[in-house]
Amino acid sequence: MSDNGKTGGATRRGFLTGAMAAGAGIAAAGAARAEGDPAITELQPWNQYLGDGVDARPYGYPSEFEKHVKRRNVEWLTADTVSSVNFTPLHELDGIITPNGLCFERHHAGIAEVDPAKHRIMINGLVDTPLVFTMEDLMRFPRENRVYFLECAANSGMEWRGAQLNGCQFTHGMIHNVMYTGVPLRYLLEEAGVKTNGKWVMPEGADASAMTRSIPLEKAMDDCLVAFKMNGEALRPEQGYPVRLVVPGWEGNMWVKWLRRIEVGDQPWHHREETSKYTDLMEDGKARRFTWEMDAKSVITNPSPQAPILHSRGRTVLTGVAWSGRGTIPRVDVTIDGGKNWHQARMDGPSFDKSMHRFYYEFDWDGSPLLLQSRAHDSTGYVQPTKDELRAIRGENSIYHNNGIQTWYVNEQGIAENVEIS
Ligand SMILES: Nc1nc2c(c(=O)[nH]1)N[C@H]1C(S)=C(S)[C@@H](COP(=O)(O)O)O[C@H]1N2
Ligand SMILES: [Mo]
Repeated sequence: MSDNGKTGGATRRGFLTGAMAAGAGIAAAGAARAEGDPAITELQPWNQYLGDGVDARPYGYPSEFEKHVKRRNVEWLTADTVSSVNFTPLHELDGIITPNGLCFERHHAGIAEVDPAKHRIMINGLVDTPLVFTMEDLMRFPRENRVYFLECAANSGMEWRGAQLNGCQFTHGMIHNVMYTGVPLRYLLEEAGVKTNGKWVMPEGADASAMTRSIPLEKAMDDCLVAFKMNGEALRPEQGYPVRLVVPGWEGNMWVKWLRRIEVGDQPWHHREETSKYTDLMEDGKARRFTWEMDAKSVITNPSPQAPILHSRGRTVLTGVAWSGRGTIPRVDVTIDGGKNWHQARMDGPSFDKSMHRFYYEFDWDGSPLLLQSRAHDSTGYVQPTKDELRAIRGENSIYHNNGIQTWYVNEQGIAENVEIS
C-alpha cells in the first residue's frame, strides 16, 4: 500500500508535534506502547482470509462493530410506536452531517410507503391555476442543494422541570442535519400564480395523519424547498419519501413529509398541530402561538452520559454541536468547571445558515470531576440562555422550545451524568 510510510512516520510525528504545540504534551497523550501488544505482535484473523468481493454489498452498510450506533427510543415515551419518536445518536457522530440511516424519526401515523409513480403534489386554493405535479414534473424545475438542521420543537422538552434523561441522544437527539436537494417552493407557487389575497400556505402530508401546518407566504417564497433527495440519495421512507417540505430554521413539525398538497389561503388554518400542540403554555396559563423559529442551542456530545471519558487523565477532546434557526453560529463558549471559567471553543467544518456547526475544545484533564457546559452565540448576536433564565420567562409548564444550556457532570472515573446547577 502506497500510504504505509505516511501512517508509520510523518503523520504520527506530525500528530505529536501538533499536540505539543497545543500544550497537551506527549506524556499526557497516553499513546499505547508497541512492545508486547498482541494487536501489534500477533497476526490478526482479517489478515489471513480473502474478504467479501464487490458483489457482496450492493448497498453498503456500517461495520458490524458499529451496531451500537443506532436510533433509540425512550421506553416511556414510546408506548405506541406508530405515533412516536426515536432519537439521533449524536454522541456517535462527528462533523455536521447526519447519516441517512441515523436521522431521528417522528411520525404521527407510522411510515407511509408511497409509490412515487402514483404520488402527486397539488397546489390549490387562492391561485390563478390549480396545478398537479408528478415527481417527474417536479424534476424539471431548477433545483438547489442546501444543508439544514431539522429540530422537533419538543427536543429537550422532557428536561423542562429538571435533568431527566441520561444521554444527549435522548435530551437533544430530536435533530438531524442533512443536505437536501429540492425545488424552491417559490417556483411551484409562481407557476400556479398566487392571488393577491393569498397570504398563507398549508402543506399537507399523504400519510394517514394528513399532517397540516400554516406557513406565512413570505417564508414559503423565501427559502422553503420541496425536497426529494437527502445527502445525495432519495429521501428515506422515514423522512417522507418521495418528497417532503423543508422549512429552514423553523420547527420540525412544519416540515411536512410525504407532501401531497399545498393550499394557498388568506389566513392561518389553526389546525391541531398549531393549537393543541406546538404552542407554548406560559406560567400564567396563556399560550404563545406561532413560535416557528428555533432559537440558538448547543450541546456537548462527547463526553456525555453515553460517551464517558475512557482514559484516566491527560489530553481530552471535548466536542459538540450548535445551531440556530436564525443564521450561523460564529462562536460557542465552553466551561469544564460549571461556569467559573469560559473558553472559546474551536469551530471546525463548514458554516452554513440554519445548519449544525461542530465545535471542539481540547484540554488536559487532571482527573478531577468536571461540570461541562456549552453556550452558543448566533449570527444575530443572540446568546443561548441558562435553563433558569428560560424558566423565569416561560415558566415550567412548557414542552416546546427548550434551548437552555445543558450540564454534564463527569466524575473521577470519567462517567458522565445529566445534572443541573443553579
Ligand atoms: N406527513 C407528516 N409530516 C410530518 C410528521 C408526520 O407525522 N407526518 N411529523 C412532523 C414532526 S412533529 C417532525 S418533528 C418532523 C420529523 O421529521 P423526521 O421524521 O425526518 O425526523 O416531521 C414532521 N412532518
Ligand atoms: Mo415534532
